[in-house]
Amino acid sequence: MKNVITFGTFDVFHFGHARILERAKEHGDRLIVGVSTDNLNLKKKSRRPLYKQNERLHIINSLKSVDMAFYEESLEMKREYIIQHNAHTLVMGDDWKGKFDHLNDICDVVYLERTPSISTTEIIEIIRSQ
Ligand code: C2G
Repeated sequence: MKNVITFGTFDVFHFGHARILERAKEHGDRLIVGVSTDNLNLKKKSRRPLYKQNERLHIINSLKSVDMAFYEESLEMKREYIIQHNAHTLVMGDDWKGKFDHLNDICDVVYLERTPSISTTEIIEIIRSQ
């Protein structure tokens, strides 16, 4: 049984999020997802997500592609999470390319292309401008 792990905020869940999770799952048998907490997001992006962490976790847990989801409390804890969840592969979007290469001593590190022309920020801007 090969476990794949990936991480993200998944705020205002959209097609690009669904696609990366489906493609991540193709790298193994089980997909485990670390969902960034509201606090981590505040540190990372200097704003609070629109959807609360319990709602984001719930959405991720309800997907067919996802076998298990947990809260990602800190970006620096990836090594612990990988070991704890017995992950063979770490999948990240290519906006993080090179950032997690140091973890390839314990797992395969794979960066997948982002889906073009869609993002949470863009969706929020479109709604604001209407
Ligand atoms: N994504 C994608 N295509 C898009 C938008 C997002 O493939 N058009 C992917 C991102 O590359 C990421 C995942 O969807 O892998 C979740 O995106 P975000 O919520 O923006 O993730 P981020 O806040 O960058 O969190 O520990 C790392 C972080 O938790 C990653």
